[in-house]
Amino acid sequence: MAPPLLLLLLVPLVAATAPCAHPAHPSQPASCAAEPVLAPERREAHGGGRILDITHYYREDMPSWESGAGVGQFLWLPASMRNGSLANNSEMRMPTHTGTHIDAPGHVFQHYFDAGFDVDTLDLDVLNGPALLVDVPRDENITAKTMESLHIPKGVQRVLFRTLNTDRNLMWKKEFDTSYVGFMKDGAQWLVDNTDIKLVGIDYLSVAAFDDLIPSHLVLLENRDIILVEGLKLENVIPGIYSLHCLPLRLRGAEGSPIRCILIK
Ligand SMILES: *[C@@H]1O[C@H](CO)[C@@H](O)[C@H](O)[C@H]1NC(C)=O
Ligand SMILES: *[C@@H]1O[C@H](CO)[C@@H](O)[C@H](O)[C@H]1NC(C)=O
Ligand SMILES: CC(=O)N[C@H]1CO[C@H](CO)[C@@H](O)[C@@H]1O
Repeated sequence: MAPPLLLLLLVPLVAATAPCAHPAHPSQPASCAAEPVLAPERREAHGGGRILDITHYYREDMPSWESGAGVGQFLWLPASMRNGSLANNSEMRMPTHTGTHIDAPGHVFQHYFDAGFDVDTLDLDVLNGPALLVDVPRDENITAKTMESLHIPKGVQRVLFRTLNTDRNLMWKKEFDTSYVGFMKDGAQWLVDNTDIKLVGIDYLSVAAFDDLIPSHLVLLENRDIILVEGLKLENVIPGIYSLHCLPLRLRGAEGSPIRCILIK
């Protein structure tokens, strides 16, 4: 039953979008049927698989902090060609800590916020360079013991921590989930004390576990030399060393920003 029903649904759509449906060319249905439908290619990898996009595309049903309803509508089209405008011009509105995003020191320190440590002050030299993707043991949050067990070599400055969050597809679920995996305070402290890591990436909306939310952020951001990248899309990436490239928006005055991150093999 399903295929004929599907066809019935598709036929009017194709007919409406194919160029031949234009009233100026009513005559040639046979050649029109062969016209490819105009549609962009959507890619998670580029350059023959060499460039991996580890950014989540923004969706209405992506999780939003402590919300069960997801991000919701964030894009509008106030001026549209369909309504007689010369061009389409969309507007967007969303919390700066939505989807794949970055935290600046002003996020959890009022005096850093007041002093202007916003996302525009973050060092592009830290945000771009060799990075290690590691798998965190799936049965624990990131504690001092976890950090020790990962044996991240000295000198490694950028680490993307892939956790149970990826296995649980948490970034693909609309409902915010407080049981996500993140850094406990002692794990954050261990990282600061014993590694050279200056960029911490993670696969859900916060690097800090919900139970240690503020304490872990405070430890990581206190010295203003560690950058936090959250909500990364780390599925289908083989652990190892990549060239990481992350670029936040230059939002002066904002302690968070959407960010585009890619890995190059
Ligand atoms: C077209 O204009 C009307 C009236 O201003 C508005 O309600 C509608 O949302 C617009 N549609 C689009 C697609 O922009
Ligand atoms: C991690 O911590 C959260 C609370 O912040 C908890 O709900 C969750 O069960 C923990 N996950 C693991 C794998 O221990
Ligand atoms: C290119 C593009 O975004 N075109 C859009 C212009 O606006 C109409 C709605 O009025 C959309 O349907 C088009 O996709």
